[in-house]
Amino acid sequence: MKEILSHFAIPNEVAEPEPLRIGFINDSFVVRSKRIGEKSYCLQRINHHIFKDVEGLMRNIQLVTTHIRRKLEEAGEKDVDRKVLQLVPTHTGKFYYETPEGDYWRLYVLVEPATSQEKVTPASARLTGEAFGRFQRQLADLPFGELCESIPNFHNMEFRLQQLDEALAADPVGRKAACTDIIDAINSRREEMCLAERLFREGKLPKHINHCDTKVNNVLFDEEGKPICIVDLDTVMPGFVFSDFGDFMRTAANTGAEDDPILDNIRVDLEVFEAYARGYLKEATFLTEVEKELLPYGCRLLTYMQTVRFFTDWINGDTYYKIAYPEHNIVRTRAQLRLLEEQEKSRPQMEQIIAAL
Ligand code: GN1
Ligand code: MG
Repeated sequence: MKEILSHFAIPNEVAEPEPLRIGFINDSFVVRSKRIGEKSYCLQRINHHIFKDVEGLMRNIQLVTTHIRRKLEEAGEKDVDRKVLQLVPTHTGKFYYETPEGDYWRLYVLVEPATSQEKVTPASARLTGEAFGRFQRQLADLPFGELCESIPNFHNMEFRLQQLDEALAADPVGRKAACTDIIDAINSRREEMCLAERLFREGKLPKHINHCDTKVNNVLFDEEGKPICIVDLDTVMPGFVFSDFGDFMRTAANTGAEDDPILDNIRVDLEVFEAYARGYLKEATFLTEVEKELLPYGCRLLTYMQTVRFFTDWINGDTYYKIAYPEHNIVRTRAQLRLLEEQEKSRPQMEQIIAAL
C-alpha cells in the first residue's frame, strides 16, 4: 500500500491506509495526515472488471470536477475544496496509477469535516434534492459528447433486458426454473419500461449529464446537516434525468431497505418523495415539460431496472454485486419488485405531487 501511495504527488506526511467499508464496487481506504490540520486522502482501487475503460472514466471525473470547480469559483463560493472532489495526480501527471499487475488506483483529497447519512428524513431529502438538481444544472452546459459512458449502456433499459435474456438463455447455475413469477413480472412490463429509449430515438427526450448513483450516501453533509459535496463520480455520464431522480427515490422514498427480506416493510414514502421532488425541481431549472411529466415514471423505471439487474446477477451466479449471504441477490430482486408494485399503486399521488410542484 505504501508503494502505491508513493506514486502520488502527496505534499504532506501521511499514515498507513485503513480500509473503508463503503460501496459495492470499488475498494476504498482512508489515508490520514500525520499532522492535525493537514489534508487527508481517500485511496481507491478502481474495479476495472466493471469499469473497463479506466482512462475514459478518469477523464470523465477530471472534466466534471474541473467544470464544477470553475462554476463554484465564478460564483464566488467559499470553501470550494469541500464542495467538489479533487483528484491528486501521480508524479507523472496522470490521475490514476496502474500497478505492474494491472490494478488501477486513484487518490482523492478527503472532504472534511463531513459526514454521510444512510437514512433520510423529509428535511434532508429536500436538501439532497437541491444538491443533485444543482449538480445536474452545474453540468448542463458541459457538452455531454465530451464524456464517455464509463459503463457502456449503464442505464439503458433495452440493454439491461437483453443481458437478462442472455443470462436466462444460458441459465449457468440452474436458478431459472424456480423464478417464473419474477420472469413473468418483468416480462409484463417490458414495453412500458423501454419508453424512455423510444422517446429518445424519436427526438422527444433529451439526454443530460447524470450522476447515475444518487443514493443519499453519495452526498456528504456539513456540520449543520447541509449537503456540501457529491461523491462517487464513477458513473457520471450522459443519460436521462430519470436516472438521478428515480434512483434517489428508489433508494430513499422506500420505507423498507433495498434488500429488505420482509416485503411488507416496503412502501413508497410519499413525504420523502414530495420533499426530494420539491428540492430537485427548485434547482433543476433546465428540465423540459416531458421530462417533468415523466418524473414519476422515472422512479418506476429505475426500480424496474434494479430489479432486472439484481435478478440477472442472481441468474448468472452472483458475479457482479458483492453479496453478504448466498441468497442476497434474489432477496434484493424480490424487494425491488415489491417496491415497483408499491410505486405503481402510488402512481396517482406521485403524479399529483409533481403536477402541484
Ligand atoms: C452499485 O456500489 P454502489 O452502491 O455505489 C451500482 C448501482 C446500483 C447499486 C445498487 C457501478 O452501486 O448502479 O444501483 O449498486 N453501481 C454500479 O444498490 O453498478
Ligand atoms: Mg456507486
